[in-house]
Amino acid sequence: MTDEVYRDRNPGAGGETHQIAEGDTPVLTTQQGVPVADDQNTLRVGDRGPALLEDFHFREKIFHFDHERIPERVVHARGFGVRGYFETTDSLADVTRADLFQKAGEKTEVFVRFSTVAGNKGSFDLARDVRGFAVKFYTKEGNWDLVGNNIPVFFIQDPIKFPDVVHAAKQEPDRGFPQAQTAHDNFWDFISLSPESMHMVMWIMSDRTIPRSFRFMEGFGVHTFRFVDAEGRSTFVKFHWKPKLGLQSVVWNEAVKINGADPDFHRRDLWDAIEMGAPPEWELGVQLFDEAFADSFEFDILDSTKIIPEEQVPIRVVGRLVLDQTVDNFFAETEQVAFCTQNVVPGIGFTNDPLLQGRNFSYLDTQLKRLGGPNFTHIPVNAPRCPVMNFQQDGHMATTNPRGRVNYEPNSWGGPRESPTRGYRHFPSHEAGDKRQIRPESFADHYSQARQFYASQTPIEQKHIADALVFELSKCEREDIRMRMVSHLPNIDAELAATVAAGLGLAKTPAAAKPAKPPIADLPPSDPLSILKNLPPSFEGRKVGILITDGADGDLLAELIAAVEGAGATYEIIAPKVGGARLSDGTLQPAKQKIDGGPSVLYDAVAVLASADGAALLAVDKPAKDFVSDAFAHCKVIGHTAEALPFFEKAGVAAEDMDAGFVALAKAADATTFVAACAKGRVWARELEVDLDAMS
Ligand code: HDE
Repeated sequence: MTDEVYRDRNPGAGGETHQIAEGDTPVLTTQQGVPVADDQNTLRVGDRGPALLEDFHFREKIFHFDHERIPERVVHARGFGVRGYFETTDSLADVTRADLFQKAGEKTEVFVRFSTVAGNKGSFDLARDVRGFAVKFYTKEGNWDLVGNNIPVFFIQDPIKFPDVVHAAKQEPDRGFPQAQTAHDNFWDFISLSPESMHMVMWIMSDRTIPRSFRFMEGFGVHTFRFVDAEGRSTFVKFHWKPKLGLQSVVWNEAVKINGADPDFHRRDLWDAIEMGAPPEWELGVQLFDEAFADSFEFDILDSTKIIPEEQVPIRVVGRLVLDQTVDNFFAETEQVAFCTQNVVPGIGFTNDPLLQGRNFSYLDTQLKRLGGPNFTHIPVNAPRCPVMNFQQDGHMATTNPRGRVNYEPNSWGGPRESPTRGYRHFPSHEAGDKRQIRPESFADHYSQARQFYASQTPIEQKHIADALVFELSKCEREDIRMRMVSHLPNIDAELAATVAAGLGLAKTPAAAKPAKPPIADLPPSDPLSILKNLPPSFEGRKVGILITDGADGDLLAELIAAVEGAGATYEIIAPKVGGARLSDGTLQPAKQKIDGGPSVLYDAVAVLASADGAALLAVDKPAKDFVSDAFAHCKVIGHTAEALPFFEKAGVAAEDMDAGFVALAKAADATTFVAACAKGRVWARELEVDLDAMS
């Protein structure tokens, strides 16, 4: 599909017979279908005279261009959408009547849009940010939108605070920057004044917000939803997406450089994986629980700043999501897709989670503004794949219009009728209470799960959280904001507080902020909360950067490529010139990247196949030296020929620095050793040797 050069854009065209063509070439037309004679010059009087208003082709072309943009999303503006399917693997008929979950093997078409939150549409992919993970299921009983994130909790407990947290995170209003980052005063000012955000702060300062790619991250529905079965019984449910490839993130210094080298790193990764026939896959898991569990749980199940640890309610895997199709047109699908949390289907319902209730208003309202009218369900990406039968009519851009005489009901003509048995029924939960604006006491604990999250991390992940806090708060100009933020940390972990205080150069750790409710100190650590405890099971889906020079050993290169591909991974060849390098056997090996455009930050592991002469040339080249020194600093596995070592030395990587992450490549078997080392992930012990923050 992506190779197609051009397709007739008019669905009403009626086929080939109307095609105006010259030979095999279709003739360019206006939007009205009028053939165009000249698309290079406007209509003018004389050779150099004034332009004429009569030039309808010019005016229509410019008019259309002027209106190409629709408002970008206020949040999640930068996104990337793809298509695929969801397959039920375990029937959920015991707890929900939702059609898509009735039988194993049932497949449902989906559209998924991944996104960052704070950056504008043109920002970069590797901002430190939450990722949106929004899934539209086109079920036989209507569209269900599960509009989730890659983090299972949120910043705030009440939707009335959403404009505030978003304003604070996005660019500051007077200057219009900083873009796509929370490392500025306004964000931390708001956060430090909002203790309810502290659990989310631990997640966003962890490596979860700098994922290796969309393919290596989890997704969460966040809120507690309801399943409702055929008898009308309700079960609470939380939704989880688990990537088949496991979890993986990059490191911060690497993220910063990826944004320069390839601002589209994440979207390119997903596009490439799908186009090369390696569609990413997730498992859908559900946590199911009842009122009795809800009553006994330490926290309120309606509070979106809390998780339910998997140890307390295990995850039942019920399906798989496969994303196997890129879009035909970015605007038509990724830009126009309209997710709404209130899009649910029979068998799925809401709870009183205040955020969810607030979202149910916000999303429809947003779509009306963005898409310009109430008919956005007529746009193919938003249109249900089942019949739509009602008497709603007219409005801007009405494109799928009903036929016939009747447009009301009840009527005596016929047409669709409501069905108390098949139709959507809201769960009749019993509600009573006084009308008030309060924050319930059951939402008052802000630190216990922040502490639990921190305690669940490996030491290197804990270090990354402290590093991220120090980095972000160091960008705050006001010291009182830094201090106020650090004052929350003793309630989470005393050592974390001391490390961050020292990292900021504070004279002493500020006294702990007074908690609204004393934190629970002994919640047990939970392994699923750590990335490194859930590493990819193999090297599948990752990418090796192979830097070659003239004279590199052709056989060795072939062995290396075979080993990488054998592990289900991919590679790119990088060379001093994109035209390639002349290998030892005389063949010309083309490159995918010139060294300047293929820095090592774009790869999971690297190999340098340099001849002695080639290494001498690389040794004078800054991008080539950065290739090695960055791979080293980012704790990557590095394969190398013996001839490459003098070049490494020049790049600042001396023989005594070479740890278990260095693999000498001389003979065929070494390629297998290299890939086995890559499969173990990063060489984290190295970070303690190369980072000043680790030494303070
Ligand atoms: Fe959103 N959010 N949100 N959000 N959100 C939007 O809707 C909103 C929240 C999420 O790829 C907007 O179509 C409110 C939580 C995703 O198109 C807007 C509140 C979670 C996307 C909106 C929240 C999300 C959005 C902007 C607090 C994770 C992108 C554009 C009550 C569970 C969907 C749009 C896409 C988008 C409102 C909180 C996820 C303004 C009021 C919690 C993935 O309507």
